[in-house]
Amino acid sequence: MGAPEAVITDLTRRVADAQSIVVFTGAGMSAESGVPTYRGQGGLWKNFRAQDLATLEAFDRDPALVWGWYRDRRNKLLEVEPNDGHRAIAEAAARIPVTLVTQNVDGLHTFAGSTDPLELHGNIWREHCTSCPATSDKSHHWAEKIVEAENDPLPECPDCEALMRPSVVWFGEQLDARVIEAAFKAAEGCDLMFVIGTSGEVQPAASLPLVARRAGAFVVEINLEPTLLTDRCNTSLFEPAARVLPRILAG
Ligand code: BV8
Repeated sequence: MGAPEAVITDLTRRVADAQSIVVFTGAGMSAESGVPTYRGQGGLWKNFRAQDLATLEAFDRDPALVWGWYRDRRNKLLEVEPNDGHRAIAEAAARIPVTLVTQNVDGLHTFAGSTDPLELHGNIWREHCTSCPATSDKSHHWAEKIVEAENDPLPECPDCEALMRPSVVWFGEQLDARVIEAAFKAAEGCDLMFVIGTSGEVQPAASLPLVARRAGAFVVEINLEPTLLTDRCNTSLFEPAARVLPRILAG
């Protein structure tokens, strides 16, 4: 079942021969852990669309509603474990030259053991002050299974008492320049890129595979169905990431 052995063998050889590999992931990477994707059927919360809630305007208009959404997502993540795909990527990094670039904010790559993912859209477990440089890391909530009541008082800055916000990149907000520059540099310099579980709808992240391809990399898509990126990839494997990644990255 799944990709023919010859295809897997060719990819494992490419992994072994590569001088530099980029693994680029989207929400489909976490689907088999039970995290709903953005544009799949699970991508709704109280009849709101992610695109309507993940904006600075929504937060300014109703911070309690937006914090309620993030708290609900954090609480659901407490019951979620990284999957075999996350673990395969984390384990491979000890053996092969991998740069991990993710659009995901769920932290599951880190919980699986990846040490330095480039988190293009931030991380749902981190917060920063809306008024001063203070930041706060709540990733221990996952390990310690700390539940946040949706109607807890909104988090205040420990330094200046202003409102804290989730350290994620909302639609219309710029990505962290250092992070996106490092991601494009890795894409330009790699000879192999895996594009995993992304619809290719969100920019500038979705341009990374095009940059890699143009720079001469062999670009492999792993998805359940064709996407906006399929025509730009050298090849696509249409099967679940958590099933096929361990076969490709086993080493
Ligand atoms: C910016 C954090 C500029 C929040 C997120 C018109 C045209 C082009 C661009 C734009 C436009 N209008 C506006 C824009 C820009 C906008 C954008 O791209 N909009 C899109 C929707 C059209 N981009 C931005 O706003 C970005 N900022 O451009 O700033 C700027 C310039 C100057 C000055 C000021 C500003 C910021 C974008 C970041 C938004 N934040 N997340 C939060 O999550 O709370 S994006 C959000 O979408 C997530 O990060 C998610 O990862 C990302 C992308 O989605 P995918 O990961 O691809 O997930 P999706 O559900 O779509 O697809 C899942 C895939 O997995 C599917 O293909 C499915 O088949 C597959 N799958 C499912 N199961 C599996 C699987 N594959 C394998 N195995 C499985 N088991």
